[in-house]
Amino acid sequence: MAPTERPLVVAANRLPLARAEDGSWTTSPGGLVRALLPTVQETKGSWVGWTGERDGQAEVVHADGIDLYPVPITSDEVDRYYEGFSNGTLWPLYHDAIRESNYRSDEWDSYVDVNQRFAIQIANIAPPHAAVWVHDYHLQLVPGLLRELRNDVRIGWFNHIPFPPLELFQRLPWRSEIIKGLLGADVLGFQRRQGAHNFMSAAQNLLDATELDEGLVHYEGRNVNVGAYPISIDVEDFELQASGRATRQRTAQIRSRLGDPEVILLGVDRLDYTKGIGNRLQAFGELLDQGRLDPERHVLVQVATPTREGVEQYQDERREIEQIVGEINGRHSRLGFPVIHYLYQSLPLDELIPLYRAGDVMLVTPFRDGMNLVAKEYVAAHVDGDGVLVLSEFTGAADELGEALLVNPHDDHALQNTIVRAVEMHRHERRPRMEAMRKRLETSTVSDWAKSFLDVLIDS
Ligand code: GDG
Repeated sequence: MAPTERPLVVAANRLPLARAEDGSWTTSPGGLVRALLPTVQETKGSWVGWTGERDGQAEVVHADGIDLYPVPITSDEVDRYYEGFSNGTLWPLYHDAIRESNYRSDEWDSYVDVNQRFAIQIANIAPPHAAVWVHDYHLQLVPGLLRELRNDVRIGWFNHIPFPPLELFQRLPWRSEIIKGLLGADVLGFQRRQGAHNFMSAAQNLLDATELDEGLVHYEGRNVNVGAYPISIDVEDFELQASGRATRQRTAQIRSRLGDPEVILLGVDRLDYTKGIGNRLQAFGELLDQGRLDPERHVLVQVATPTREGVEQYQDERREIEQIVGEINGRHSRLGFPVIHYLYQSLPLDELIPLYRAGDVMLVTPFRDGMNLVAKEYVAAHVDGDGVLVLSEFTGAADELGEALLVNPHDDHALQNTIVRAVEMHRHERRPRMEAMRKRLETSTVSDWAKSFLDVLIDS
């Protein structure tokens, strides 16, 4: 079968769907959807995933010329498979075990059940010889389960988050089952080479898989390609939106609303304990305390998007961050001029892009992050060629954006000094750094990412 004829079936925990006001469904916008939708449409493929609703529907949805197949998930499974095993066990473990993981067999059982349901749904709807692209840590058993049901399809899996080193991964009581599940794929993709390397080492040590060649592993009579495919954004779209008149006007308005400070520092993250929001705020507060930053000249805007609000660790993290914001504002704000503008809300994209443009210094300081698209979005939005990016060395983005000011977010002093350096950087240094990052980004967009993965999936 010619590669272009293979229908593409995408499977991810969440369907790219949002409810319109009248209750009907529309596809939700986003880089991944824009990158994959054309191929799914052209090959008459489909999308499989959860609607995000407890005890939600199972009927197929037709939107944007494709079929989207919901996998129903019960309320109990949302607690155990999603909030429990995926977000309470795997998420912290895969991010350097930065929080204690729960290891509960009832949650694991639910994870197995939901993975089985996904595999059955894909097996039922995938056309003959389809290419099936499974996404993320929620669905690590799907490749193996699907392989048992349908041997004619090609199976790829991409991990959006880091894959941990063996020393951490082996804490997981079901470590061998997960590696076996993943080895059912033809191609396994990771954000960074380190993730691919960590997986290889787990496969060799836990299941006696053998590495034939760099990036090629042999297990139970089959070969599996393992490699790094760093994800990106729709650069052109960001640039286009960032250069529009409406964005320019809103950017100027934002600056003036903030009291026309000399430097606007910016953070944009899901409110997640991996993102290092607290450390960043503490560093900013410390610099104000020391007089190295001045509340009349320097203002920080922190957008913290609500996420996983049902998980206790996220409720704790929110309380902690809001306390820090309150303390710093209490010490350093003036009437009508808070020094930290904190938004616990999800902003529309046409507000986010002007904010990126208004940000003179962008603070991206996660303790660990698969890629971090915010860093790339900030660079793409700076069509003015200006702006400074402070970037944690523990993000995938740091591999590509070497002209950012790279920092270890665990090191308080380094973080403080880097923030001061960013704030004081002369435009003769700022502009060439930004230009180099923008050039590199233009040659590696989300479509390039999708194409490079699918080329290997279809041809290997
Ligand atoms: C996972 C991995 C990997 C945030 N606040 C608002 C908003 N956002 C958008 C950003 C960006 C996205 O959410 C966040 O993406 P990140 O990459 O920064 O982080 P995760 O959500 O943790 O994503 C990560 C990614 O998957 C892709 O593979 O890079 O490492 O953890 O696009 O713009 N968007 C809007 N309003 C907000 O308030 N509209």
